[in-house]
Amino acid sequence: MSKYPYTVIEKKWQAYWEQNKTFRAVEDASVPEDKRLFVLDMFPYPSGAGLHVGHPEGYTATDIWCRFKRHNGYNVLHPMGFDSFGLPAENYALKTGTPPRVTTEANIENFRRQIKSLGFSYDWDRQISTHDASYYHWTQWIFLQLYKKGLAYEAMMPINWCPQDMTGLANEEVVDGKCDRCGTPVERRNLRQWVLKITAYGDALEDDLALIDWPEGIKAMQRNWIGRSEGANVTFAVDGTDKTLQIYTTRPDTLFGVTYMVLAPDHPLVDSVTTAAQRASVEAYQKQARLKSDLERTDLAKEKTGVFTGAYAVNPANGAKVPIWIGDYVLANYGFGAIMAVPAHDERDWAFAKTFGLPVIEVIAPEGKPTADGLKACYTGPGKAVNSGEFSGWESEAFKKAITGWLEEKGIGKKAVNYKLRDWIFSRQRYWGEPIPVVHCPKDGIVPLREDQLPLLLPEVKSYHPTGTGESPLAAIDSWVNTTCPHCGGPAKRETNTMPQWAGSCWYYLRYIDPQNTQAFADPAKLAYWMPVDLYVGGAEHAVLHLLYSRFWHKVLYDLGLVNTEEPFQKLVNQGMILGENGQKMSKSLGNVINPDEIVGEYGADTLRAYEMFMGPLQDAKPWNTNGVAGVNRFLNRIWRAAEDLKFTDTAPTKEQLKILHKTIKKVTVDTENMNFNTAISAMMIFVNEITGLSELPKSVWKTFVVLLSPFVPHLAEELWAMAGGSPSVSQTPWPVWDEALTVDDEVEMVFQINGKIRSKLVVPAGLAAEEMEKLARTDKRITELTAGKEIVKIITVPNKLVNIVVKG
Ligand code: ANZ
Repeated sequence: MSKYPYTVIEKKWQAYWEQNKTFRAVEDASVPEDKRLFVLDMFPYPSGAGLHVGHPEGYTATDIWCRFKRHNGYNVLHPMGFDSFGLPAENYALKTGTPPRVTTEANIENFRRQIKSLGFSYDWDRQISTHDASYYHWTQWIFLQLYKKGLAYEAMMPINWCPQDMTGLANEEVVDGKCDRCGTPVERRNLRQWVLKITAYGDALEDDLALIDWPEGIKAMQRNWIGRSEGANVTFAVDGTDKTLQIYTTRPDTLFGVTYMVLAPDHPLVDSVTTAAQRASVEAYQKQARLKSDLERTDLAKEKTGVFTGAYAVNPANGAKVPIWIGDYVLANYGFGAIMAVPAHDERDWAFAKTFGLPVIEVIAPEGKPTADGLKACYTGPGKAVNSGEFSGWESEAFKKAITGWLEEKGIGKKAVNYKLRDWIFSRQRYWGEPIPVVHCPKDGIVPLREDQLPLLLPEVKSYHPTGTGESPLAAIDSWVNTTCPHCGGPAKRETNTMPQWAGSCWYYLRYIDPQNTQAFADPAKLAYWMPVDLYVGGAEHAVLHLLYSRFWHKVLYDLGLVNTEEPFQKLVNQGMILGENGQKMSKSLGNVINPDEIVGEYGADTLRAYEMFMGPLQDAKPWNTNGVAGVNRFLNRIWRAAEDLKFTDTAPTKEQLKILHKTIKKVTVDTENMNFNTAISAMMIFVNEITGLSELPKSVWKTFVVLLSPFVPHLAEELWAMAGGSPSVSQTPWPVWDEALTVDDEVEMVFQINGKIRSKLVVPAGLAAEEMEKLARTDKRITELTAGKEIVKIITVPNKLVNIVVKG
């Protein structure tokens, strides 16, 4: 079978679009607001491996949608860029000595070539790279705004340290106790850090999820990560001392069931409350606990460990004395790092009490009566209070409020909200990132650079080796480190930590709006024109990293009056993963990786685009299938042959031709709008089947079909359009509108009979099933009247003709 000349066609139209800047986005004030669209792809990290077939999946989807919207009169901003700071380029530099800038820029060139070969309608004049000084100038500038607002601070704190990458990691970058990137188990280290106060935005980040149209799964992940819970802070006295112990609980209704207390091993009170007899075992336990990760410590399946301090606390509700233990299932950095333990109603406490033979007191009973034989298992649900003094008999929820009020009155407790979200560890002890624009001055302390001193350029270094001491390779460049204080002018030292990989992607969508601006990160009028991002498409793996961080930065910018929307991304769609032919995740080691360049070489870009959309619903995971690629390619070849073989006439279309055309317009339009691209392609395949074998076709029908094709296979469509005498570009042709009347099937007049006599008539669509015909007959007004009170013995239906109802009496 001859192949259509895709290589020639694709090069030709890509050159045309580039020369004519067909997809340039301009802030045209005459376009009404609801016709301005900002459609964003998650920009790629330009890795050495080049483009993966997963990239064009999302990129093709947004491209089809953008092209479709342009045909429909929208002004569309659709940009592309590169997330180009990051560890792989630096690790490569360590191995080969090639500077990260060189590697990164070569990779960007390769990515750009690959992406361009697929004919996406990006406005390439807006390309950005996060490692460009003209870009990170503004990343640093935003950091300064965070600093000035008190949202960036320096702290000594125990952090996650990856011994392999020799850098600190954010909590979000630690998965199952391991470095998200290299899989090395993470250690804890006490290091000087830059930290961003994302916790100040915990409520806004949670509440405003209600404002955005995102997949529920991603919203749920963000909610869990923020982990807002409501409960009470309660103060317990330490028996026989003037010391008090604060705890946070989500279940103040279980206060009467407290049988012991647990402090995190390094809780500040441990030292002073521990009795002499217990000191040695307490210290030994503390030492051991420091070696464990949070994950190991809180794992429900692991046996609980702990040691008694020898001290007792007094339950403020009933005066009961309960032992104070230390145990590593209590985390130092959540709530107060101390808990009241209620083994009857908390799984972790139950396990601990069982291990150490501590008492269990039931205080919440599902039926309102204590379980006769004491508890056999922990009960964590709501119920009625029992064994709770004057509160016995109360429902849990009401009891929570009442006891919290009671504690408040006595001044020993209050209502409280807590978050799992921690502040964001923002510094990395590595080279290839944005320098943090502050100096350390012996006189003035931390001093931010003046805005006119930005960008603070990343200097060239001789060695990319992390020092491993917790300092970045920048610390070794004396000429860079030694500087003057922007405040007093005296000698000062530069901050040598760099920003994490996530910094650049926190705000890149804003820079696309005004990428060349040297006075501001973007012109406010342009921001107002395009924001928010109307559609954002990318993988779901960024649920609590990029997608949470960028929401945080955006909210800060909003509060500073620098952006005009509360949320950056109005609608989010997650593309499903493209798996290898064998149904497994594509990976080099499994040898199932498909290289997009090869598909483009063998079948052309249009085939790759249409195939990836035809594989199945965009959001689903789906395995690659080489036969499927060939099938889609045959479809495009058939279109090409039709264009060559058919005689296009200037005659008016027949009714039949109009019907198939209008049905196709309707299906393609509705499905494309809803991003159901696979079924839109099926509809076009049906159209092609219908016209196959014809010797001639009115040109108007053909040209309309070519417009429908154009968002999906734009190169082929441009060529067909030109062949049919259309003037380029087809992408600027208005989208066809269907005539509803032409999309319904033929109609027939149906007669309804009673005992063989015609009693009523109705015009209905042709081809109704017998049951549908029967239903129409039975609900017909005349028929209902005439059959009222009579017994129906039989109903006879003749398709497309009649329904005869046989009645008795
Ligand atoms: C008593 C109690 C009784 C609790 C009960 C639960 C059930 P969430 O919902 O995840 O926010 N807690 C408080 N601080 C802790 C810490 N630093 N480390 C480990 N656990 C801690 O969890 C709140 C609950 O987790 C709190 O409510 C506390 O146990 C525990 F039937 O207090 B609860």
